[in-house]
Amino acid sequence: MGRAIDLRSDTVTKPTQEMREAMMNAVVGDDCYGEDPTVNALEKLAAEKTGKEAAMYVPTGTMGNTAAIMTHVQRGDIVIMEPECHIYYYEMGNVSSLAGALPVLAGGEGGCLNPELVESALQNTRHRPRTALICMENTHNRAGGRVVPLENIKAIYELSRRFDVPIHLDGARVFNAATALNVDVKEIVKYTDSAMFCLSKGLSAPVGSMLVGTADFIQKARIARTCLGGAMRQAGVIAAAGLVALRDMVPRLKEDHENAQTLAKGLAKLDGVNIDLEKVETNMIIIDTRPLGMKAEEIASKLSKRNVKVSVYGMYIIRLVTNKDATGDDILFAIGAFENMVAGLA
Ligand code: TLP
Repeated sequence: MGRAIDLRSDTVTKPTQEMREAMMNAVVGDDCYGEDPTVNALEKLAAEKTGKEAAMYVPTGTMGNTAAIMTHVQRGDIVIMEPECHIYYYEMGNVSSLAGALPVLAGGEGGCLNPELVESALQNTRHRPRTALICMENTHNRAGGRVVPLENIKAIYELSRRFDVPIHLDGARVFNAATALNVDVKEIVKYTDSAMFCLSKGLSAPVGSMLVGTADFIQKARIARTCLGGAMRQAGVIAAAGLVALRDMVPRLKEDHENAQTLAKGLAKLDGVNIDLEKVETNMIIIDTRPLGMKAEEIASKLSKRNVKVSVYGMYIIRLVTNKDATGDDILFAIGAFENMVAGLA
């Protein structure tokens, strides 16, 4: 097989050799009895790193978010969220179908919740269902890996305290946000009541995400995880890779961000490639394909023939995500493939 650069997502990253060895040597037990030392060590580390009391290992980010929502809300409650957020856009209606709650949308710029819209959604509750939760996402996927700034987080947090409504953070890539803001991840997570982050994205574990919160919240969330079929047995076999991811892989996220800059700047020079460089803040690049006169599907297929895979993110939007398995040379190769495609269009 020839060279293939996969920029569809950071989820495509393969486990490192160290992860594979850790998996092979993992000491395990039945996690449903709380007896898997490797899962226990991972949960302890996740709580420590995020500054929360406790953590729970889940197979996927989707399950982490769903278990969190199920734990925070009762049926018929309102959950406030941003219209393009993963929980609303991708998670198959779990907010309503599994948690039985009603999403109320309050959009803002660049993946942020608009504080005024959130405030008005929180007011006038007398004749409306109870608002039980506010969801945020950082970094924001569909906004193109945008970082929700601390000022916005603080404004939403202030409202959440004033109206006594908890915040759940979909922090699938919160370590990317912390890297971009140059702050400890605790500085973001402290403005939330619960947070989910993924080990399986830029941190490169083959599987797994963490849900963090108070000890009481996590104890309740374990029931939701069981409902969802996510209580596992000798899960230390996979948690071992997660431990390596969380312990060792956070510092390298900045390489993904640097590669995204190189890629974005290289591509922006090409005729018809429309990238808003200001908005490339982490490991993602969003390209509007209209100036190229083609739909996203066509561009993706032309690039795929040139051994570069990208994601279709809308009829005229493609998304590229830099990741551990797309190194410096691969980035140059990808720029070359784009150049070749653009030349071929003329
Ligand atoms: N995102 C995936 C796809 O689903 C789009 C990707 O390639 O980016 N929250 C956010 C912000 C996410 O981006 C994702 C995955 C999830 C949650 C869900 O995580 P998983 O896939 O582990 O369920």
